[in-house]
Amino acid sequence: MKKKYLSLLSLFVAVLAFFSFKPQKPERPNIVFIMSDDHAYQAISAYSDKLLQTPNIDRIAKEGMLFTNACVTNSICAPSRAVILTGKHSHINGKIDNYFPFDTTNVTFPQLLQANGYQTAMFGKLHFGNNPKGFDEFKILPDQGHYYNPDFITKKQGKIKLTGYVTDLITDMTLNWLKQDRDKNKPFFLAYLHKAPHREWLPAERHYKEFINRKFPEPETLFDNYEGRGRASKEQEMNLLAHMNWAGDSKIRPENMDKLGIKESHPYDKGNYKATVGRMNETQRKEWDAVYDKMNAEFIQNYPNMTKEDLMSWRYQRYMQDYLGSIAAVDEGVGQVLDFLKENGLDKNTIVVYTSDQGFYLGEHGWFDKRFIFDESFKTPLLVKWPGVIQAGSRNSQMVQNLDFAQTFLAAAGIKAPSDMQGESLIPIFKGKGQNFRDAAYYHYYEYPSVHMVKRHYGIVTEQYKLVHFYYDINEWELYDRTNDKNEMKNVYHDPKYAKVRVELHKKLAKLRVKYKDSETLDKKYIEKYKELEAQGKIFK
Ligand code: SGN
Ligand code: CA
Repeated sequence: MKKKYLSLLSLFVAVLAFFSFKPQKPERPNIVFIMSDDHAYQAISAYSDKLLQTPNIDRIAKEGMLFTNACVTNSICAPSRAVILTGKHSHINGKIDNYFPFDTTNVTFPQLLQANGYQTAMFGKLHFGNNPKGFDEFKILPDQGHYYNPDFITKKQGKIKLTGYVTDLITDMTLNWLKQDRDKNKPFFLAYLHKAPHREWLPAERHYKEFINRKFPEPETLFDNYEGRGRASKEQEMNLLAHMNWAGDSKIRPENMDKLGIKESHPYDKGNYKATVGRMNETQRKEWDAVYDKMNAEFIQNYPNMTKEDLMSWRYQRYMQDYLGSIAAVDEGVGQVLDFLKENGLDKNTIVVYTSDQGFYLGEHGWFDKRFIFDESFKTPLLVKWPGVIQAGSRNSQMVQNLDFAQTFLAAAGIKAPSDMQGESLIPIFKGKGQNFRDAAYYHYYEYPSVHMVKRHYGIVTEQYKLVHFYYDINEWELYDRTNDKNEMKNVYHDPKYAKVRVELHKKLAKLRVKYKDSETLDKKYIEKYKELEAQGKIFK
């Protein structure tokens, strides 16, 4: 009798337990999306420590995954951001260059995260011309923003002007939001977006004092003469010696340029210097002048005896001192944010991404800036950590793109992505799967004729080859063998040895254009629209 009673009781307990059991939903991860502007992978020590140590950014790769072949679909600022937010190529989301307006009827992934219970915030550089949709809080730089004493457009206080150094201010805003405004009952998406190291490369006081004395190794191709390539490489305006601003970029005082008889590289050369260095307050300016006047004085002395080669080398060093110097504060800021997450137990369930809106030339081919499909601008840094999902210290060489972020974040949050997004979720790769993730990447650059004069082009990139079509005022095809010509110095399009490869790649490219819904009709439509903007005087040359 007692036995029967006991088994009835245990049955009752089991039934009760069954009905009271709610399957535990895994907690949705927080997402911290860190993006800098124009940060070349060559300037992150997780990729190469020839130029700079970035111990904090490297921590993301140490605790997560380093992507060695991440790339963009269109290597320029605002278009890259539009691709990231919409998960669609430029020709579909409509933001093909820095001038075209962003169509705000596009659905962006932060809007979907917010609608599905995420708290969302953005701090730093967006560069869109409009305020971001889908954010509970934002403080963004108007347009390109300034390094010293920048203005911010804010969601709650309108336009504000702050005193200080832009990278530190953006870091402080980010940390303050995490400390004070985070809703602990919701997962969050936080976009922490740096202006640095965008031109005109003004480091923080604590860094320029040190970096101005450093010397950096020159890239192999600094003195490239563009032989073996087509008109596009020859006719660009990205050369360190010919096109970099003497005052605005190299920080030779305008009056010293006059003294030496140096002409402006660009009509905005001296104007840029006044607009950027000129923003400093008296205290900041005093510190700056003490350091940069010494450099100016040395240059005045040496200039009369410098050859063209000496000048090229000098400009490269000056460029690296300021460019890399401005990354130092970014690395420190990233360290502070990672520390905060750890100290507050947030690191376990937070995806942290570090990337740039595109790559950048650090003197390779004699260049600065980006835009080209060639590796330094096409590839972009990408480091991701997600404890429990991504194995610490892993590396991945798949051709992932900025196109993939939207679907990745939505999938991580358990939200179904709209079917017209064009990327792929990276989660299989995070989990150590995703072999043969993408066998060919599609690329299309539009901003021409404009500053730096990189011609319009589209192309296909596979692990081994790159096939490119330059069009508009030219009709030239180029083909590069990525395995045997790492520096992309020789166009083998007309080489009979590559005839078969060429035919195959043409077919593949045509298929990709169809897959992503790009076409000659669209190319023409965008040229017409661009001409309208040109006629309205809206294009900067
Ligand atoms: C400015 C820069 C260019 C840069 C574009 C686009 N000149 O025009 O060097 O390529 O922005 O940059 S500057 O003298 O005004 O700095 S982007 O990052 O916004 O695409
Ligand atoms: Ca950029």
